Amino acid sequence: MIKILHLSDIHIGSGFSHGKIDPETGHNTRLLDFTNSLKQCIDRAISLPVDIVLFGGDAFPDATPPPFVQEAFASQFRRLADANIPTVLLVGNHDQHSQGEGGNSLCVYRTLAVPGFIVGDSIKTHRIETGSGAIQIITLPWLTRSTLLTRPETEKLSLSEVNHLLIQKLATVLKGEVQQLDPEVPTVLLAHLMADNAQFGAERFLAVGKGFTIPLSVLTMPEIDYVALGHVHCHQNLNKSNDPPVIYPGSIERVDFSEEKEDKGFVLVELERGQCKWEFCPVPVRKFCTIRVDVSKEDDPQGALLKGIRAKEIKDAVVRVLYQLRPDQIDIIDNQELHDSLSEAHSYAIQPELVSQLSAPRLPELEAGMSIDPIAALETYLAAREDLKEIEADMLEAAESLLAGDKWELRESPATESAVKSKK
Ligand SMILES: [Mn+2]
Repeated sequence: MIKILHLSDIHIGSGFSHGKIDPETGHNTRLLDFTNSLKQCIDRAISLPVDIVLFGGDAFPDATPPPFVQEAFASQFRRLADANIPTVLLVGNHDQHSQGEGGNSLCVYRTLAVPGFIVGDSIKTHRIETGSGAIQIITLPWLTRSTLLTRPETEKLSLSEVNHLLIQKLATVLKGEVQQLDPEVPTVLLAHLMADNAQFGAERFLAVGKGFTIPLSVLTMPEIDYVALGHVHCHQNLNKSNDPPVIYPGSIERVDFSEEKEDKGFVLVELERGQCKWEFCPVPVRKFCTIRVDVSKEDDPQGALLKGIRAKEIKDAVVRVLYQLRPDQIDIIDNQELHDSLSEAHSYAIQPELVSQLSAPRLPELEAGMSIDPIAALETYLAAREDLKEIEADMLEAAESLLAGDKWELRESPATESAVKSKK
């Protein structure tokens, strides 16, 4: 039985806007948070120990991270080399340099020949001898159309036809790999992709080269005992039958607020040929907390805001306060008091949103659901709008004319023109 630690979507170096400068190290606290999450994964791999570590791709926010971010990543993975644990680093979309043949952020590990490290930047089967026997890993990095298709092949095709052709080609290439497998040896498909049925998260917004989705059936071949995925940040098993498991471990830290409610961690796998047990292992990560308050209907907006903030556990959390208020309430809000009330948070952002004067308050005469003549509705509306008094008659006339289907010509008065235009 081979023990695997499968982690993915590290994205170390992202989300600095949610952190602050750590006075001791001079680094952003979110770099330290991500490093700490990664450290917990690597700690577990070494303490068990596992026979192999599989990384599903997306190491950094992009392919050219600053040196101190590369160092934070490398100093954790180096511990696996020191512990003689074979490691496969798969290339995700964020690891690929977008400029021509720009390479990827992980290929330096192959260039330096880090012992036991394999960089998965092509579709290939790697046979790896571990302490508990051999394992076969098929690496499938993030695909771009040019990986499998040539320009003449795609020239006259629509985007969906290109995607269809690409999936056909991928299926053929994977079958080719599978045919060459040793049928006695347990096999993992390690792939960075968007599979059908996956629930989307932050990766949807992070993705630069918007890709295509790969049907689950292309991935679940009987020769494969475990499908180790990367790309989607929310942990999930896509294969209801669990034969084989098709697992996104998810990201190891919260990349942004869209991951506020998700558990973060890695997956431990026990693998034999034809048999696979897996378990998600959560890692304690920094809490994110959204506080939403609508004070636009409150007599005491400041009190309502403070109450909303106090109702949440914000100590050491990354907090955002989203509140709605009316323009006439702006002066009542005491911002210093809000800042004071959030001082326990790790970091916070306060985002007020003005509620439009036009939409609220509604006219009580025009209740929702009530059937009403359009002209009567306009009359009621105009009666409540002191500022439109001057053009009231013109507007009513224009409306009647429009409703009658007449060709209505613009008057010369610029006020009337803009009033009519804005109603379109
Ligand atoms: Mn990705």
